[in-house]
Amino acid sequence: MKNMEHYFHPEIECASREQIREWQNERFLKTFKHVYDNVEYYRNRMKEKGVEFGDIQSIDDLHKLPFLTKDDLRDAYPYGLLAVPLQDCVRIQSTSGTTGKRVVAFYTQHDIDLWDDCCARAICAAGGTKDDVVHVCYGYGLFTGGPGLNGGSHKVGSLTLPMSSGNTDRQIQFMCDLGSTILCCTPSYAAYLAESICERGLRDQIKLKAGIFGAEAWTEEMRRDIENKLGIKAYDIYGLTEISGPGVAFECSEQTGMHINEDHFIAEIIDPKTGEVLPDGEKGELVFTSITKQAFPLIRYRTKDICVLTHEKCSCGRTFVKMSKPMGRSDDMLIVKGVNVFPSQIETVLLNKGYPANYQIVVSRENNSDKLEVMVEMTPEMFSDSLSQISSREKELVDALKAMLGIYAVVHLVAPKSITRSEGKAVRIIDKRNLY
Ligand code: DLL
Repeated sequence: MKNMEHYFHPEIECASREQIREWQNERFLKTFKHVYDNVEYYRNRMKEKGVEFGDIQSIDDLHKLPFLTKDDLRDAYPYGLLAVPLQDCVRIQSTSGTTGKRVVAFYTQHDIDLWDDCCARAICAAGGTKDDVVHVCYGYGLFTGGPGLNGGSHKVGSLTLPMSSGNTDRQIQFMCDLGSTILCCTPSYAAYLAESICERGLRDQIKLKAGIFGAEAWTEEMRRDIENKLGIKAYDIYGLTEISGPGVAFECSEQTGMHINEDHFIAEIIDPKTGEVLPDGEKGELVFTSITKQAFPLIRYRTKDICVLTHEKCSCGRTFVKMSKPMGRSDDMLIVKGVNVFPSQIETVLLNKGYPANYQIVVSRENNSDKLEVMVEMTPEMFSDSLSQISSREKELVDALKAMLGIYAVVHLVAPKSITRSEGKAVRIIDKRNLY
């Protein structure tokens, strides 16, 4: 017998706002004490901001606490923000993208259980039950997509196909042979799979009914395209490694924003420039405080994702606050082929190889797959090189960028002074994908 529970808990997900606030207050105070007692890095950040332990009496005092950023996580890498002894941890995951120092997150078994519960709620909201075959082609490994949805699917009691990413032929074959009903992957891979299935005339042989797509920005147009091609309902799912992974928020059948699992996370929207907390309905940067985690609880973590929160009643009955799709980022991070890419990483490679800091990054989408191109100005000395020297330079840069970013970029070496200079901020990034 499968050990499964039904993962829609109305007493939690449809609780009154007063009840949610009460849970949040109690769990926040407990987490705050846990972090204060066990994380020196955080105590120091509080001291810098002049906040004492006694200043924090309830959730209403949350705004007094300092923010944490990705830079803090890098600074404290690897163990500086760990709140339990390492022996109590059972898992490490890491953000996609490879700068010198990756961001790592730690989990106790309790943390994994809660994370799996969050993903199970998302699968359940997409109609998943123990009768489903959940086809997970998010990457497995350090990336949280595969492990998160895998764990959620087990909790629901669905038959789980841990496909991981890539090998489209095998994905489609298994989908047909094993009757996959729920597809979990990035929206761009879903679009590619949809196209491949249609091209091969296999649409009638698939049994998919729903898709759970996230980890990168995608538009409503893309949603409709995937839904039409595959004959499914496509649900958005949001999360980030630092806060656990996928399942921090998920869409219900209304498809009008993602419910944040507020019994585990407190969400705030702030003005990214001033840090001031903004009221409901205003657009700003999303900030999370985790209130049930043991190993790696983060207080006021700035996601850099620009969103809007709304407490408007949802006809699905859930009372958890809804976040909009991210509408952009307050930093310059790009997500290309599901990998986090910072322009500064590209710049580091170019400068290390002796190129001037005049470059431009162009991201486009061809055949539903992201393409990353980097235009790099040569120095006048390089420009007088032979064509074969220039092409071997390009190859050298492609390899160095692959080593830094983990993905392939097309490099175009261009003449000195040929990239348009800007009078204000340099226009480093041209993103032609129109994702937001
Ligand atoms: O992308 C976790 C995840 C896996 C979410 C699978 C959903 C499904 P990271 O690699 O740490 O974690 O990247 C987190 O991805 O700050 C957003 O900028 C972006 N992101 C995640 N979900 C969405 C989404 C995973 N649904 C960063 N829409 C986040 C838009 C998203 N952007």
